[in-house]
Amino acid sequence: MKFSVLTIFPEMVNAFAQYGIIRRAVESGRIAVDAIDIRDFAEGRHRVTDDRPYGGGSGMVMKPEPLAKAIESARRENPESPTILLTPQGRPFDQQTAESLARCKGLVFVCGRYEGIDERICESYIDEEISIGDYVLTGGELAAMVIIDAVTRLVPGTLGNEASAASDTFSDDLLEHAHYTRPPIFENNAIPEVLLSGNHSAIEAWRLESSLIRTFLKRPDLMETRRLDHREKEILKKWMRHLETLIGG
Ligand code: 6GU
Repeated sequence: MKFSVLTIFPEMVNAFAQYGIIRRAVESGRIAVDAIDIRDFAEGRHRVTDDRPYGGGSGMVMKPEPLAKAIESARRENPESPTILLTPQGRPFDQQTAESLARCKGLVFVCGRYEGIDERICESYIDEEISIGDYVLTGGELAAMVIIDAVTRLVPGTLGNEASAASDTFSDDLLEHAHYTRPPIFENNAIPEVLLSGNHSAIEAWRLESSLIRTFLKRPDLMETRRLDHREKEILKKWMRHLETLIGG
């Protein structure tokens, strides 16, 4: 998977690609992260990439010519890859979008700065607009990095353990179960005994219960849309009986 990131701050993206799982994915050749400086495609001695908005008003707009040239160049290197603009006006990014982007050969990201980019670029050069949430950032770079991070861990081989992506929070609309490691007692607080039992089916049942209850408590909105299977209903009924005993006395 090749990610090309068009930005006026390529060093932000290069720094990001030097750590942890992203670095290892680059080193193993499973992904490539290519930060392209839009300024390299700007004309004139000062290689200006922005200008004042027509009609007046505050803020600057990214000029169309350098962006168009940078996008054309990235596309030549990266055929069959959608060009994605990062903007708070885009479609909200989620795990499902990450899964669908992970099936692409490559992705070309355009990071806007200032007030935005010339609308004619959006119309003629952009395939998709994506936002990472309902808040405003100073530029698209962090959003591009968020998306690259989420997509990379779905590329086969990058996590070293394919099971861990499948059991992720959101991959089945449930939050992850609680995790514990040594020591068995920390500040007088013991881990759940079942985890020491060596009984794998009991551990699996405990983990499902942990996932369900955590989702119910922390993200009840995720439960609204999700269908419960028989086992999950039985777990919730057990908790309901428990609560009724506590209340009813
Ligand atoms: Cl993709 N870009 C900017 N500038 N702000 C954002 C965003 C993107 N997503 C949420 N806020």
